[in-house]
Amino acid sequence: MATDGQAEFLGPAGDMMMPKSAPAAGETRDDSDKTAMMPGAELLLKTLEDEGVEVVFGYPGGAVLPIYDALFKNNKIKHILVRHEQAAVHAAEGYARSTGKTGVVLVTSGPGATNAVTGLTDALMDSVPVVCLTGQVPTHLIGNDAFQEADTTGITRACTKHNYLVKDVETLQTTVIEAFHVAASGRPGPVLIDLPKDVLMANVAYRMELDKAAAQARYMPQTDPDPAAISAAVDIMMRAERPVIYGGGGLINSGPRASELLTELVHMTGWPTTLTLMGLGALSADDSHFLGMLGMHGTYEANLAMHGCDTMLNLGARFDDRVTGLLTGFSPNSTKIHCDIDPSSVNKNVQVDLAVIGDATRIIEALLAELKTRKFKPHKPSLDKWWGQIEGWRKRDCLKFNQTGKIIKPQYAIKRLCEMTAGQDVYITTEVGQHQMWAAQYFDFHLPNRWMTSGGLGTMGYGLPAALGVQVAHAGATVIDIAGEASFMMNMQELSTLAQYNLPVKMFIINNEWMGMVRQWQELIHGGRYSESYSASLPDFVKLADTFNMKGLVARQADDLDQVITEMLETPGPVIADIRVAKEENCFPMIPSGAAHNDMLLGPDDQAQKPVSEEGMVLV
Ligand SMILES: Cc1ncc(C[n+]2csc(CCOP(=O)(O)OP(=O)(O)O)c2C)c(N)n1
Ligand SMILES: [Mg+2]
Repeated sequence: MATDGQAEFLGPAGDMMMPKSAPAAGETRDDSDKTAMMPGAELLLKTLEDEGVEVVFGYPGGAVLPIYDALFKNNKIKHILVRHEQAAVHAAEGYARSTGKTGVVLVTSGPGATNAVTGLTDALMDSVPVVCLTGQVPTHLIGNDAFQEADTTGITRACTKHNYLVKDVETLQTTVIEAFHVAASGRPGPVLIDLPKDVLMANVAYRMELDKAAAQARYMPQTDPDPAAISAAVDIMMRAERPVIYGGGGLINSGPRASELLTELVHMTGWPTTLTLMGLGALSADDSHFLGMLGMHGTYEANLAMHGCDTMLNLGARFDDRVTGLLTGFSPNSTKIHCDIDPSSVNKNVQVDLAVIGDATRIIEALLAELKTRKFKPHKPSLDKWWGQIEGWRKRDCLKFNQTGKIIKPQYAIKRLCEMTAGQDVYITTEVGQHQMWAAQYFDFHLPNRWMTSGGLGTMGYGLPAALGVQVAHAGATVIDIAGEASFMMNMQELSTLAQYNLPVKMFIINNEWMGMVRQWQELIHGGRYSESYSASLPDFVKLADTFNMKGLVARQADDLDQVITEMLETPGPVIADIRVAKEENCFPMIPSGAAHNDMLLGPDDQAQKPVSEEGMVLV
């Protein structure tokens, strides 16, 4: 959607939405035209209530004080006071990704808004529905370099799906309604509303019977697929001999029904299926058709199946560079069907043979119906032969590792965490680095919305605040941030938020004392020159926990691990578990950037034999 930063909202039906006669200032209620007078800040909260908002993650400041004042008097919306605005956005993302609802952020002007930029970019890259309310200096001071003024709509133009500057309080209600609609429909994303202080303080009529549909009418993305495209997709599917389903975050964003339908499709077709980092949980990890994650640190079998397939059914994935590797070598002999809600994703990175635009749930529904009508039967001899080849790749057991001796292997720590929480409904967030990839590889997800990681932007510091947001949404659930020690330090001020609200997040720190992923790349492509990648002067995490009255635990050797995990899970409040792991373990399998899917490094021996190409070095 185009953003003009000055979006005074006057939808096509704008006139219709205006009150027939605005009541005089000070008047509180006028039953004849179903309006009530109130300051903009109160109208804002009422409109949030209308949108079903229950919680807001925020941090106050001068420009948003009218909203905080209104919050003080409001008993419907809960405010969670974070310790940094970046964390407010990540918390809203965690809330949104684990519930399917839109996360809401409230920050002040200037530094409040600029601190939110990383979170907004993260939400944009991972298609997370977030509405961010920013304070702004009063309209008459805009452009004056006023105290705490920043050109927020200008700054966030590139990192929001859409943004608004509300210059007239009369447009506030419809703007908020439209913002929620834009954030959650089509390809979801962050939407920002910049709110000058005078607008928040001006009196305005709240319209009880406002035509919501009219307020949403400007943005109507296509959700139902074109029947002709479905028919063409099924034509291709009927001919498939070496098929693969490649599912992504679009399946999760579409809602849990998409995952159920995907499972039905997979079982009906018998097709091997791989999921992206963003799609994990859309098909249960223990489904025999699941090949594991694909991409740079994906499994051998998933990547080789992608490389060797003759038919690729992409459901809600975007051919990200961490997935495709070398574009010219990407799945060279396949007919590609790309199903996506966002038409701008089609042919962006990879040229496809057929695009199906729409919501994943509706697309899979339509595919299933058409396949049934045409009495689809997989081409058994070829499919069996294809599975035979895949089983051969599977036998390489590319995720195997040896836990011998006392030193805890990071893979083992995550595998034990997974095993010891099996059968429980667990929500996992991560930070960014090796631990993130090991979590994706060794933790099994059986349901959507249980896995929250920063995929697109790769934001260190994401996991702790995201876990905070997940825990707010799911009070009784087990929420674990699988963290790296360096990433953890990026937003650890949020320990204070956990303490304040007694949010029982478990922080499982895979502590290798290194920015492990950076160290790995330095080892592989920079001759082992470990420039500035050691995490010196780490805190004692047990003492750190203690200062916040939390439980702190440490596992120094393999024998400690189970006891520490048990204690972490059984402790009612927040816990920091410092898991001291092997310091120089590398993350495999790995497709070095610049290589094709059939050119993987499976372990340290391959690493020595196949140096990364210069082209690959640029792509890291
Ligand atoms: C905000 C930010 N800055 C820098 C990076 C680059 N980066 C990617 S992984 C990584 C190291 C992460 O270290 P740690 O959290 O300890 O995780 P590990 O790789 O050791 O598991 C860095 C610096 C990033 N992803 N995000
Ligand atoms: Mg580390």
